[in-house]
Amino acid sequence: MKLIIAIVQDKDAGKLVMELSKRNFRTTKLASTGGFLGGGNTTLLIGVEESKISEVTDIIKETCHSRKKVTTPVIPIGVAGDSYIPLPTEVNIGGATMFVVDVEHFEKI
Ligand code: 2BA
Repeated sequence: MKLIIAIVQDKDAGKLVMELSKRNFRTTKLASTGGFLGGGNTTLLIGVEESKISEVTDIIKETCHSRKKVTTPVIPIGVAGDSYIPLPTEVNIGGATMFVVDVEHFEKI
């Protein structure tokens, strides 16, 4: 079994959970915060058999859109030291950021 950890934008999260449930995938939705922008995003935990990973990936690709955002990051880009002056920057926020990890043991009690 594998655990897919998918970080998606809040705007896409509701539809993604709905599409996954329609196809019988179970999800856990966590409220999360991006370290760079300091804004809210959503982290989904999706436990699946290895053979289902490509199906879940396709659903994520169809549902989650990348968007541009002009923002002042909480962490400076490429600047070291304490002379950082925050400036508005345009960033391209995914899509989705996906991690697939091995599940050593799975049990429902
Ligand atoms: P944030 O950390 O708030 O990052 C939002 C967007 O800002 C990123 O979009 C990227 O376009 C830009 N960005 C992030 N760090 C940057 C940096 N050091 N320099 C320049 N631009 C930077 P995404 O890459 O689509 O990431 C969306 C969210 O997914 C992130 O929100 C974070 O919560 C998560 N994420 C992305 N990569 C990750 C990773 N390797 N590990 C853990 N979480 C990750």
